[in-house]
Amino acid sequence: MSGNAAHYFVDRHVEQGREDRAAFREAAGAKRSLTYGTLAQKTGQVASALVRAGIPREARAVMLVLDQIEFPQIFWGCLKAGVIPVPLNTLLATSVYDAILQDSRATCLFVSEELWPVVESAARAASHLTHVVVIGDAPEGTANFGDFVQGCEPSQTVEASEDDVAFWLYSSGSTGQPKGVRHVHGSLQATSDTYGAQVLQIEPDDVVYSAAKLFFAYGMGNGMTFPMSVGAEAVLFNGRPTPDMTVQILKDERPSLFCGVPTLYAATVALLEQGTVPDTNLRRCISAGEALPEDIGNAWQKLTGTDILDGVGSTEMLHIFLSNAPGDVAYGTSGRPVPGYEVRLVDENGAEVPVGGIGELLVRGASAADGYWNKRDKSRATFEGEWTRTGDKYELTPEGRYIYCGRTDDMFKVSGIWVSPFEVEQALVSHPSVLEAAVVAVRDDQGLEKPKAYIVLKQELTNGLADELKEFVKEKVGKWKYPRWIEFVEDLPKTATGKIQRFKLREQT
Ligand code: 3SK
Repeated sequence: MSGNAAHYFVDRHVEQGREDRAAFREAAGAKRSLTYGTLAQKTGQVASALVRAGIPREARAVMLVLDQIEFPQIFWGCLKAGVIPVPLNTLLATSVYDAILQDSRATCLFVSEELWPVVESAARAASHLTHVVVIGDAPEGTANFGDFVQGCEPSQTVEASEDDVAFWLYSSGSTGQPKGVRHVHGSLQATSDTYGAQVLQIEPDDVVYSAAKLFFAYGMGNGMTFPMSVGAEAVLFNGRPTPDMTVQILKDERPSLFCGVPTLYAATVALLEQGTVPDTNLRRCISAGEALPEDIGNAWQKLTGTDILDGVGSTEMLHIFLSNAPGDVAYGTSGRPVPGYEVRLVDENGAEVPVGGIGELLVRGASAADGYWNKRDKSRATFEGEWTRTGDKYELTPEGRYIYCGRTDDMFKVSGIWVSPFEVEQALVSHPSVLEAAVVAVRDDQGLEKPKAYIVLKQELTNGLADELKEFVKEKVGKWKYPRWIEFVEDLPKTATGKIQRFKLREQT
C-alpha cells in the first residue's frame, strides 16, 4: 500500500465503494459540491496537468485559495503528483506573499480570482514562478484553472513513503516571522487517528463546518483531513466567518461538528445572548488557536446545549495534542494529552517542573514536522529529537489537566513576581463590559515593567470604566497584577489562528 496520503484520504474511498458519498459542499455562491468519486477523478486530473506543465516532483506549488471546492482538488492533486502544495493564509499583505514566494522558490501558484490583486505584483516579480493558475477569470500571463486541467486524463498517484515531505504550511507564529513548516505524508493520518478519531470522534455521517480556514493546520484537519479520513462531508465557506454568518451556517447547513476559535465563540455568544438561539444539529464543538475563556465555554454550553472541547495545537505538530475530551470538560483548562501524544513541562534549565509549577510545554507525537525550510537555527531550537518545544507556558494541576499561562516570551515580572498576561486577560474578559483583552509589559517612569491592557468593549465606553476594571482585576487575580494603563481599542492584532500578537502591541507602546 502506498504511503502517499492521497491514497488513504482520496482513492481508498473509491476502492471501497464510497464514490457516491458527499465529500464537500459550499455554503455560499453557486453552492457547488463534490462526491468522493468526483474528487478522486479531479485530483487525478490536477496531478496529470502538473506533469503536463512540466512541474517536477518536489517543486512547490503555492496555494492562495479560498475555502472552495478547488482547494481539496489542488491540494490532493499536488500530493498525487509528488508536487508540494503550500497553502497560504489568504489575509496576508503583498510584501509577505513576496517574501514567501521567494523563500519557497515556488514554481507554481494557484490563486482564487478574488485574491489575485493582492498577490499580483509579488507573483510577477517571483523569479522561480513559471505557472500562475487562477481559479476564475485569468488575467494576462496566467492560466484559468479549467483550462489548466482541460483534456487531462487522471494520472496514477506517485509512490511516496510516509516520511516523504508532502506539504508545507507557513507559520505566522505569534512573533510575526513566517517560517515554512515541512510536513510528511504520514502526519496527516497520524492526526486523524489521534485527535480526529479519539477526541473529535468523527463518524462517516458527520457534517463538519470549520470556521477556521483550510489554509491553516487547525482548519485543514477539521475541514478536510478529518472528514476525509472517515468518508464524511465538510461544508466550505469562502467568506469572513462573522458571528452572523456562523449562526446562519449552523442553521441552514446543519453541521453536526463545529470548529471555531475563541474570538468567534465570544462574538457569537454576544450575538445569541441578544436574540433567539436557532435550532441546530450540533453534537460537538471544538476550539483552538488560543485558550478559551471559561465564561465563554459556559455561556455557549448554556445557549446551545453543546460543550466546546478546548484544545491546543500548533502548526509544527499539525493539529491538537492537548485537549478537553467528550465527557471530560473543565473550562479554563486545555485538558489532558490527546491519546498518542506525550507532553512535559520544563524550566529554563530543562529540568522537569513539578505539579503546580509553571514551565514550558514540550510535546512528542507522530505528527511533528520534519523541520523548517531553510531555517536551521530555528529548527534546532524547536525540534529537539523527538520533542518539540511549543513556546507556551503551562501549569499542570493535581488532577492532570494543563492550564495555559501565556507564551514564554510574553511573561514578565512585577515586583519580582511572574505575571502571566493571559491570567490578567482572563480576569478582564470575565467583566461583563469586556469582549477581548490583551496585556503587555510597559515600563513606568522608573523603568520598571507593569501591565498595560488593550481592551475591546462589548458596548460604548462609560465614565469610570477604566478604574472599575483596575479594581476588578485586583480583586480577581492579585493586587500587583492589575493593568496600570488601559487603552480601549476597536480590535486586537491576531494571527490567522486567532492568537493575539502581543509583540505588535509591545512595538506600539
Ligand atoms: O493554535 C492552535 O491551537 C492550533 C491547533 C491546531 C492546529 C494548529 C494550531 C496552530
